[in-house]
Amino acid sequence: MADNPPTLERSVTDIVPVPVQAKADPKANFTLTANSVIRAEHQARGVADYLAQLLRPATGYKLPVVERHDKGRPGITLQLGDADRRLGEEGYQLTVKKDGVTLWANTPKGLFSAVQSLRQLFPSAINKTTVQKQDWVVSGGTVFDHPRFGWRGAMLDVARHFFKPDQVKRYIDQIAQYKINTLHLHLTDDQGWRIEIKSWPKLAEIGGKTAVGGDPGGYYTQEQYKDIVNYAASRHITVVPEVDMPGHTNAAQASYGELNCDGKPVPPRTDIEVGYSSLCIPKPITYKFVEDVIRELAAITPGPYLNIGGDEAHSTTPADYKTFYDKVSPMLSRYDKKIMGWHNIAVTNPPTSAVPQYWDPATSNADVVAAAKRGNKILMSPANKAYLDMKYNPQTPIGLHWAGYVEVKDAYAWDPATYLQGLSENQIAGVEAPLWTETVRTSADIEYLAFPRLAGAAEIGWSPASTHNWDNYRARLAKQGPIWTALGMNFYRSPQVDWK
Ligand code: IFG
Repeated sequence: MADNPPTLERSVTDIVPVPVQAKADPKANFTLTANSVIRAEHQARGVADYLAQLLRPATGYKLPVVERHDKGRPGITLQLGDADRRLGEEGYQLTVKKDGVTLWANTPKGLFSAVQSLRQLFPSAINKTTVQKQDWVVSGGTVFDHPRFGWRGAMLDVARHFFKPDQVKRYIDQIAQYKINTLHLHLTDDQGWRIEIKSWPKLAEIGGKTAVGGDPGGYYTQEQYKDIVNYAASRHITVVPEVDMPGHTNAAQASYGELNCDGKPVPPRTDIEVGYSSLCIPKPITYKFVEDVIRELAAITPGPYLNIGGDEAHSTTPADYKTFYDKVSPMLSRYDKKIMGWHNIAVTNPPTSAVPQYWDPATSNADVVAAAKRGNKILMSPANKAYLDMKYNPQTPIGLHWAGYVEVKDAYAWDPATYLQGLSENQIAGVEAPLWTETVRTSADIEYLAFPRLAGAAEIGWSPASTHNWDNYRARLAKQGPIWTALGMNFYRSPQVDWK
């Protein structure tokens, strides 16, 4: 082997999100060969199989998953348990040496994080789906890494436009690359109801028919929803389903006349106006509807949270808004779920286990600070930083711009712990990047708006605040481009980045 090893595309110091500690050792590169194995004990088998599925297509290697004690052949070892306590649940240690690679974590989730970092140390061609005749040299070095915030989320609005299960799974695989661990699915809105509720069948049958602009509708049967949830879980991503209320409810109220105060169904809406709808707060049937929906959704959602919306209830009086949540909030604990909602629910004094999601661009909000003082952890999604449906610039063909134009640097150069005055780091649950889909119709549209900015949100959620540095980030981001190209992702080539 030549003394000066080949300069590889990325080293351990190029990983996105940037690790807590990373030390490159160019003399310790590892070469994966047809003879290599993946070594894992029983509980790490799921992650080992996932890793094998990632590496087999482009290499054409068998890469058998063998028991950990099988020391014979070189390869990648997944070591589970008794790792450094500072790594916590999601952290990992990664060591790449000439004679092999070792991933070490306290949990399978931590090993999964390690796999995402390891992928980036391979040549980008590893992401291709057909056999590439080339060497598979992995950059040498060591990584010690663990996340800053526990909640690192992406939201996909499947209500304005419907996305088939396979499209959602594609997005799940894309966000998993950056250690995102939560997928918030915005399942219902004025223009569409996307989840089968067996006790109220017309919600999906009628409410699922429409979409913005008269585009094709659709909905997930409960089986399809469970399949998406299981797929996300296999990528160590927890699904949080949202049923937006008491506003953003036109699709439900077009499906059932009894949900309207006058008993008549409202006309379906496919425009993109917001704030005109409200459930009928005084009617008892409203609360039977809400409880039936919560009950059925809780039964098919293993994750701890259900999102009960709360945003833009401009057609619900403040008094009615409070009445609504006084009745609805207690329902969730009856079904062993915790509340997630838009930060507007802060005024309803939700249980301290509730997570209000801050979405306003303003840098102060007394209701949210008051909720944090009561013990609520705040999820940060300020629209002028984290909304992936904001145009990059006036020429961006899709997206909105009510919160301003959000270029790649705008989406990176902020800190969830200091954005809102009066909040401290331990009052922040984490960060989430919502993608609203009024103007988003295809997977290519999703990818164009989500990448690169989602990688920035992921780094903000994972990496130490001390590492935040635009010049360093933009150089690492440039090296992610060839990975996205190999994956066939339609990412936006921002002029702010010198793409490789
Ligand atoms: N605000 C609405 C969304 C969507 C969004 C588009 C929230 C919480 C504007 N509510 O953001 O339904 O229309 O950017």
